[in-house]
Amino acid sequence: MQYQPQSVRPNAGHQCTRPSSVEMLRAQVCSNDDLSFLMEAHDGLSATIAQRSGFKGLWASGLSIASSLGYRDANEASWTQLVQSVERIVDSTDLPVLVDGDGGFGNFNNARLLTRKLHQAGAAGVSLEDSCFPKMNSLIGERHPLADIDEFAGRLRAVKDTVAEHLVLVARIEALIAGHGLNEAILRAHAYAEAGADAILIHSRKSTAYEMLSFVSEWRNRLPVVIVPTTYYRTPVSTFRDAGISTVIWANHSMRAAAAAMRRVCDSIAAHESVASIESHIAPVSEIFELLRYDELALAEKRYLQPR
Ligand code: SPV
Ligand code: MG
Repeated sequence: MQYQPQSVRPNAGHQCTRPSSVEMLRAQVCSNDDLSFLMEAHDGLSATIAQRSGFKGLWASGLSIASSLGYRDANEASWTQLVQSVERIVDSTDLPVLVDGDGGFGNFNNARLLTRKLHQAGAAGVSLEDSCFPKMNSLIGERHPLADIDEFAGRLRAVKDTVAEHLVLVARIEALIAGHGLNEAILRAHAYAEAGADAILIHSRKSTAYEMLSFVSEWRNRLPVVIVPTTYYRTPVSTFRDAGISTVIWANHSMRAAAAAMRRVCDSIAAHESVASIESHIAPVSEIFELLRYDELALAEKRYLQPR
């Protein structure tokens, strides 16, 4: 029986002509007309800040969510913890959220359960990678066994049959990360397209874009292509535009920025036993109040707390 989704943000509960979050994400990720950008978020605050900076969509990053929880990006955080983090990210902005669902936390059954719950949490899309459980972050080590191609295609089909058009489904290929080369990556892209994916995420950890671009020129946009240029960050965005890439994910930069800033501030406070010298380098509390709309709460208090 096909899962019957409830209506979710931003249209939940009202007659509204705004596009749904899924439509918004689909317009970005599934279109080759213009290059789109998804900014990493790992909690409500990072999501809010990304929206303020003008981003039109968010990437709920597995690495960043795990790191902010103090876990390694090796499926140490559970799928329910991922769903809880996604809920906070979704609730904090009006932006569509593409969730990094890792490999789906198991086989087809775990993957379809995860995506059903992500949909209920208000996610607009999910990216599933052809890794084995427990996964290991793509940017570290050499242990990246690939899932069997047919088994992973089954995971994608199960997800598609479960959430149908109500969640954008991105199939992520780890063949280049695992050192299997271009032919294996293209073979997998065909299989995943056949299984119902809406877009292909081709991941590479080379320091130049060459490997990713070889895939793109061979694939010829049979499905839109999503990339994560964390290691080939020097490549100008014009190269991605010229290659007809659909979406760039800035996958972990708020988390890494926060880590660097927290470290600097903690080191300074510990060394000087004082916060005086760092005050001008950190966000004033007024900025936090403004970001989290304390003004809205004050207005609501006037409306709902005052006696008639
Ligand atoms: C993430 O942001 O969790 C990603 C991208 O999956 S990477 O860390 O490069 O695997
Ligand atoms: Mg990840």
